[in-house]
This record gives sequence, structure tokens and C-alpha cells, in this order.
Amino acid sequence: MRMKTYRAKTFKGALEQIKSEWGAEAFVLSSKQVKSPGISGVLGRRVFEVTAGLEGVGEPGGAVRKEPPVRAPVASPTTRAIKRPEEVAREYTSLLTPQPSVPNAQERRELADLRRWIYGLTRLSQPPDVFLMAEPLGEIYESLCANDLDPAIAKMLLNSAGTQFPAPVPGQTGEIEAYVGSLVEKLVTVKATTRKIKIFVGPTGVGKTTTAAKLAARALVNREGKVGLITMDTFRIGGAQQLRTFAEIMSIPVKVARSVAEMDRVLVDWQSFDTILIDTVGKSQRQLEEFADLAAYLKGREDIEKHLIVSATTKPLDLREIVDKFGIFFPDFICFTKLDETTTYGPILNEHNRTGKPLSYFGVGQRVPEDLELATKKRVSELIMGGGM
Ligand SMILES: Nc1nc2c(ncn2[C@@H]2O[C@H](COP(=O)(O)OP(=O)(O)OP(=O)(O)O)[C@@H](O)[C@H]2O)c(=O)[nH]1
Ligand SMILES: [Mg+2]
Repeated sequence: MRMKTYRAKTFKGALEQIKSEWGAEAFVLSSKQVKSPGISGVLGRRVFEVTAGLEGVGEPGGAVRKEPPVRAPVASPTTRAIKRPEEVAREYTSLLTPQPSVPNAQERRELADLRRWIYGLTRLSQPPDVFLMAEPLGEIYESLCANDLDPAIAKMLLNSAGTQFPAPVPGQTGEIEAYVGSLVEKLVTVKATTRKIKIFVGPTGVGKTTTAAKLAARALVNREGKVGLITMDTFRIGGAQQLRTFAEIMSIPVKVARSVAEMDRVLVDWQSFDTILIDTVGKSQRQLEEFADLAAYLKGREDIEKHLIVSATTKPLDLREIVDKFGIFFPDFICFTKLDETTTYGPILNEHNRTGKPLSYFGVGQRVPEDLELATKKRVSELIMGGGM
């Protein structure tokens, strides 16, 4: 009888190898779970090792003279039961169904020690993701990714942390998080919004009108001089009315501009104003052709600050598309609203980092004017590091 040992991640996988090489006549002589070879074995991964036998002469896969299989009826320490793969498979049903293996506290500690040891051994050569093996760097990485931060940014941050903390221990979690938070702050660019004319563009329902109203009310409360509001939202029934009503309540002059030319005339009339806030109609990022005139006009108006308003609740891929498509306006700033309605803040940094556009404001609720914050490095860092709202 010829014998051969097969290894596979699953028992079924090993049986399939046996069957494909030796056919249905092969027997399973023994099977056990053993440590995986190489580094994954050191990390505790296990594979199935199945030894198969085939009665007759010949090599696996070659021409074989097969004799009828002989089955040992009862397994004993001296006589090994010979079973067909199908029989063994039945007995191993539970093994074929992946069982969640939750390491106990002792095993977790041992694994952590092992990871640190390997990390210490390998950090000199610094393969890119080696930090993932060292706690708590791996855990911090995971939590950043769970906050929807781009894994590439998370890796970059943790690689730097790995250099700063070459032999990290779980007790240093707070210290390392603070360090990563300080790196996040370095990634953030905020710029003062100094121009007196600001225009708000963005998709539908993200808070353009609300943000304009919040800023107008603040300017009024802070006595920042003459404030005026312009609305270009004449597309929707009642679109302009929303801002008009607000302006009336606050006794702020408001003008409705039906075209770019009309808006230009208002800007000429209001040259003496200290703050002019322009609200626009919301449009899907896929229907921006109608904005061609406005985009062309704004290109020649460096003195108008362009704020792209986006909602922090938008799915990361949609957000990316929105930011790219609204690039026709060459926004000076990105303003995120609805931070109070989401639980993941990574996309704020993702888009900021990807586009290099400074962040201006954060909308953190519906109240006018209270729920608007100036975007700061510290705030972004807190949000990214899991501080939440
Ligand atoms: N929770 C929360 N709601 C907000 C925030 N900003 C705006 N909203 C709400 O979002 C809704 C839409 O706000 P609008 O200001 O009308 O949005 P818009 O972008 O002008 O919408 P369109 O003009 O229709 O494109 C309103 O109910 C606002 O109160 C914010 O930061 N947080
Ligand atoms: Mg609006």
C-alpha cells in the first residue's frame, strides 16, 4: 500500500486533493490538525493533515493496479481503522463547518507576546504592514478603519507610530493614540475663510441654505458689518422662499438672482457690504451641466470664496464622486454638515487628504446659528480618533 500525507486549510480541501490525485479508492488512514508551516503557524493558524493510503502498486496520478480495499473494522492502538474519505467526512461534519475560535485570556496574552516578539524581530527590515502584528498598533489600525478612514492613511499613520514606538505594549494604548492623533492634526489643513463673498454649492439637501443662514446670523450677532443674502435657488418651488423667510426674520437684505448676470448685478450693488452669502440650488452630481454658466463665472471671480457643502452621512464612494464632479467649481473649501447624524468620520479626512482642499466649517445640527463649528485640526483629530461628537 502506498501512503501520502496532504495538508489543507480545511479537511474538505485535503479530501479533495486526495480524491483528485488518487481517485475514489483512496483511504484516509489518519487525520489531525497541526500547526500551519511558516509564520502563520507561529501565529497559531492550523491546517488539516490527512494521510491517505491506496492499496496496489503505482504512484499517485499514474497507472495503478488497484486491489479491493481492506477495511479494519475497529480502530485500536495497534490496528488503525482504514476509512474512505466519505466516511471520515461524515464524522468530521463539525470540523467542516467553521467554528468560531475565540481565544481565552491566557491565549490572547500569549498571542500578544508572540506578536510583539515577531514585531521586534522583523521591524528592522520593516515590511510595510509589520506593525499590524504588534498590539496595540493593530487594534488602533482596526479602529481607524472601522471609522471609515482610508486604510492607506491608517497604515501610513500606524507605520509612523511603529517607528516612534518600536516595542509597543498594550499599556501604551493611550500614549500611542495621542501620538497618532497628533499625526492626524498634521495632515489637516485649515485656512481662514477671509473673503467677504461666499457661495455655497453642493448636492441636494446637504445644508447649503442652512449653512448660509447660520453664517448670516452669526455675522449679524457678532456685528460684523453689513450682511446680505443672495439666493439662486429659483429652480424649486419655494426654494428662494426658505432663505427669504429667514432673512425677513433676521432683518437681513435678501435678493433672488435668476441668472448669473442677475447675481453679478447684485454683487455690484452690494459692493459696500461686509458679508455676502450666496445660496445655490442643490443638484445631483450627475446633472451639473446646468451649472456651466455659474462655474465659468466663478472661475474668473477669485474674490468669491467657493464652499462645497457635503453631508458627512454620504457613503464614501458617493462622496468621492460628489467631490470630484463638483470640482467644476474649483471649490476653495469643503464644508461637512450633519456630523451629528453619522457615526463614522474617516471620510472627512479621506476627501480632505485626497483633494488637498482645506476644511471650512462643520455643521453639527439643525439649530441656526448655534450648530456650526469652525473646522479645526484638533476637532478632525478627535473625530478620527473616535472621540465622536
Ligand atoms: N442634523 C443636521 N441637519 C442639518 C444640518 N445642516 C442642515 N440640516 C438639515 O438638513 C435639511 C436640509 O437643509 P437645507 O439647508 O435646506 O439643505 P440644502 O442643501 O439647502 O437643500 P436644497 O436646497 O434642497 O438642495 C434641513 O432639515 C436642515 O435643517 C446639520 O449639520 N445637521
Ligand atoms: Mg437650499
